[in-house]
Amino acid sequence: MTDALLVLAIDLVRRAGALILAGRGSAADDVTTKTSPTDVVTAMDRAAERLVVDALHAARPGDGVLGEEGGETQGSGGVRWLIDPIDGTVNYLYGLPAYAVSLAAEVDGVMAVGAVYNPAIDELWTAVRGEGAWLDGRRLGVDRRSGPEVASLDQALVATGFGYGATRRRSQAAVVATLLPEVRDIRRFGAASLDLCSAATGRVDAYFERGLEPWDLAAGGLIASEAGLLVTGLSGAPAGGEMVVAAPPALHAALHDRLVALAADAGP
Ligand code: LIP
Repeated sequence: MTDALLVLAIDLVRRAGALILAGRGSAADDVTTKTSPTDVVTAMDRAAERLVVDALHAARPGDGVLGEEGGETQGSGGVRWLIDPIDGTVNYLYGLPAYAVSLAAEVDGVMAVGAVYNPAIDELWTAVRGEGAWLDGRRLGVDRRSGPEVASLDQALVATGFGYGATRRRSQAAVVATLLPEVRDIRRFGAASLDLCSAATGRVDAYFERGLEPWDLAAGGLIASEAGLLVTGLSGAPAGGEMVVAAPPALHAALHDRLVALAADAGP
């Protein structure tokens, strides 16, 4: 069944990607906000999610769906889809080529397949639980990373991200300010799914972020773990809204322990 789910996911992220790419030039024409004046959603976010949801209901009418822009549809079977129609909406609004359609399918509560597609540069990441992760068909792995082998935090290129609320951002900025002189450098790309895929590919050595939604994490988290990274929360918690830490085994403990020491999962 997972093969069929993956084929459907790839088809839909590519179709939704083509739609948002075609609409990029007019993205600023219809913009509203959600949790804060800078948490934007465009008409293309809604149109892309509509395309994916309608196609899923047509192809697999008994499946559940959770989408960033449209809420949740309960399913009658064990399959639930998680959709971020445009992850990196601010990048999309500004025309920065770091945004993605992220689609994953859970089977009986366990993430089974994931696809993350950046239409701006035509890059597609995929993963199937227990079978591996791929970038444009090339297998990913900790022994196939694009960057250098890094085992110490002071040599690590670390990606992170920030919430939309000022109080949380101030707390997150304090963590980054402490980490910045302790690592090679920090990168903030603005799309969690692409951060996780970049870590899976070795374009960054690690990624952490507090405050991700299930649709931010679903596909990228599976891709990162199937690429051999440890994807966790802090202090034994699973990866989730409180914290996501994604890094190869040789580096994960150092970043994890530093984030615990900084109480990076506490606060607003
Ligand atoms: C984005 C996340 C990113 C976070 C951004 C934003 P959106 O999701 O993917 O990790 O740092 O602030 O929340 O809002 O573009 O779908």
